[in-house]
Amino acid sequence: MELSLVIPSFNEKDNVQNLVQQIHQALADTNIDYEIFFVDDSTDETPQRLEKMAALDQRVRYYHRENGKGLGTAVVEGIHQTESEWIIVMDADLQHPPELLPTMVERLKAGIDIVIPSRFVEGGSDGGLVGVRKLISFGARSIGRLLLKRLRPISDCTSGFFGFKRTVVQGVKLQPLGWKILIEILMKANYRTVHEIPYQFKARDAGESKMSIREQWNYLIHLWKLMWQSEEDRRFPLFAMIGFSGVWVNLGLMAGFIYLLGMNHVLASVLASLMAMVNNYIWNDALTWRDAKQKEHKPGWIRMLLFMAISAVSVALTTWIMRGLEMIGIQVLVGQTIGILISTIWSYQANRHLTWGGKKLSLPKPDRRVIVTRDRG
Ligand SMILES: Nc1nc2c(ncn2[C@@H]2O[C@H](COP(=O)(O)OP(=O)(O)O)[C@@H](O)[C@H]2O)c(=O)[nH]1
Ligand SMILES: [Mg+2]
Repeated sequence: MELSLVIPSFNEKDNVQNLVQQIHQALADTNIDYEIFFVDDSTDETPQRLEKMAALDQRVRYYHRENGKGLGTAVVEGIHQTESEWIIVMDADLQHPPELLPTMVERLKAGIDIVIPSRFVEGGSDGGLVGVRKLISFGARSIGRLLLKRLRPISDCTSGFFGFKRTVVQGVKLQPLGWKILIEILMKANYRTVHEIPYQFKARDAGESKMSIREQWNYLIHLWKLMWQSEEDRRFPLFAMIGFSGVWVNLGLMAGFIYLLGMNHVLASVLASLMAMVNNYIWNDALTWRDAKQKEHKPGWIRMLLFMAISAVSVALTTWIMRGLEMIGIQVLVGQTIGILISTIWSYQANRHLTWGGKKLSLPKPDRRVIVTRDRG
């Protein structure tokens, strides 16, 4: 088998027959060997209709799950229960036009690893979504691309319509949380080339959308998980968290110096700050930039001095920003907060470039580099 179309379905009784018919029509002039595989969690008559089609049409198969466990796991199930060389995932409600299938197959045959029809490149549109959904969809995509670097070059990274070579997910543990299985694949799979094809996302044919607040929440949790699993994406949040924990180390030490050792307050403050910086350095060296050490030739004590110098500058920067904002009438604590945010970003960048190795590290490893191409609309 060359191609499996994996189609998650949930209460789509008035769509599945149309869909199958349109897929056959679209692929009639190609000589590709394909099957249509539904993973169905429906509670309406969809499974009966699928059963009827499967009995008459060898190219249709389906797997019905009782108490279905959601869209993402349905797609993973579909991947596991098929054996074809390529897989295309599409919705059951005809919002994804089957006419696009021959082009997608052509690109896959030409050797592209992942093909993603896109609503957001020239010639594409998301006309099938109403105003509010468009905004939510834009927000969701933007957060995803902000948190996960690997999604950035992909214009429609939350698409439910995409195709890929089976080998890219072989041996990869896919654990989607909620709907957006494509981000799971983009983050975890082994691929080099992505190709985008513009298309027009249509309005639903029949039945209704199952998108919900709960799914949007799942999406955020999913992003969060992927971020912590990704060496490059967790760097900044880790750095910020270590910085935050340093405040408590600083206060704890200072309390000890003053109340246990009876130390002079100024001396206690300076010592506590210096030791908190060393503490932060140790954690960042061990966790945030743990992969940098193999590449880095600077000895540890130089890294530590650089880190402390940057921390000192960053304290000055905070104060400077707070004072500047105070002069234009902004309350000092608000100003200090803004100062802390800016100097955290600054010191992160400075440490990334100076202390732990610079450009080498910010470039993806050779085996993680991705080339994105696209068709013109
Ligand atoms: N198997 C399965 N499919 C689902 C589930 N939820 C939604 N789907 C299918 O996923 C596709 C996208 O869902 P839809 O409600 O159209 O979302 P929208 O296009 O974002 O409004 C459709 O084919 C649905 O039938 C689910 O829990 N299980
Ligand atoms: Mg839909």
